Amino acid sequence: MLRLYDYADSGNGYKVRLLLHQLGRPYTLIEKDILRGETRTPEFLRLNPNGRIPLLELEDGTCLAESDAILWYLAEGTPYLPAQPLERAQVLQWMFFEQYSHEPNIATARFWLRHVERLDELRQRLLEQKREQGHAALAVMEGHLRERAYFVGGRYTVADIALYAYTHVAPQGGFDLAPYPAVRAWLERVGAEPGHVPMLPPAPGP
Ligand SMILES: N[C@@H](CCC(=O)N[C@@H](CS)C(=O)NCC(=O)O)C(=O)O
Repeated sequence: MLRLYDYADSGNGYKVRLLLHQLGRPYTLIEKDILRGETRTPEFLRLNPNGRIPLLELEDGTCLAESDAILWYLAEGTPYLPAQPLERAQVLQWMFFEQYSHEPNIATARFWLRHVERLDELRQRLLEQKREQGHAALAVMEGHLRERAYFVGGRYTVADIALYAYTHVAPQGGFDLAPYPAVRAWLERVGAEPGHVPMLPPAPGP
C-alpha cells in the first residue's frame, strides 16, 4: 500500500491527496506536524533529506518527494496526464510556474498569516513583495483562463490540481480573488470534478 507523509493544512500535500482520491487509489496517511519539526527528525530526514512533506513512499519502500513530481508519477497513464508530447510539456510548464511564481508567494503568505504569531520586520516587508508577486501570478492565470476552461488541452489535468491547491485558499493569504473572474470560474469547475475532496475535513458540528 502507498504511504503518504503529509500535514493536513498543506496545499502541497492536498494536491497528492486530491489526485489519490480521484484515482481511487488507497493509501495510508502518516501525519507529520511540520509546526513541531516532525519532518526534521533524523528518522524523517532519512526518508526525505529535504525535510519536507508531501512524501510518497511506494510499495517497495522507494520515497518520492516534491508534490508536482508525485502528481506526475501518479497520473502517468491516466486521463489526468496527457499522452501528447506538447501537452505533457505544457503541463510541466504550469507546474514549474506553480513552483516558481505562484506557491512561493501565495502559499508562503498564507502560511505566515495562519501559523506565525507575529511577523518580524523582515517578514512584513517580504509579505508586501509576496502579495505583489502573488497577484502577478494570479493575473497570468486569469489571462490564460479567460479563453480556456482548464490549463492544458481543454480538460482537467494535474496542471489544474497543482494550481488549484493554493489558489482556492489564496484569500487566507490575504489575496482577494474578486479581480480574477476567470480564475474564480475555473476554481468552481475544478471543485465540481468527479471525486473532488476538500483540503481539510469539515469542522465538527456544534
Ligand atoms: N516544493 C515542495 C515544497 C514542500 C514544502 O514546502 N513542504 C512544507 C509544507 S507545505 C514542509 O514540509 N515544511 C516543513 C519544513 O520545512 O520543515 C513541494 O511542492 O512538495
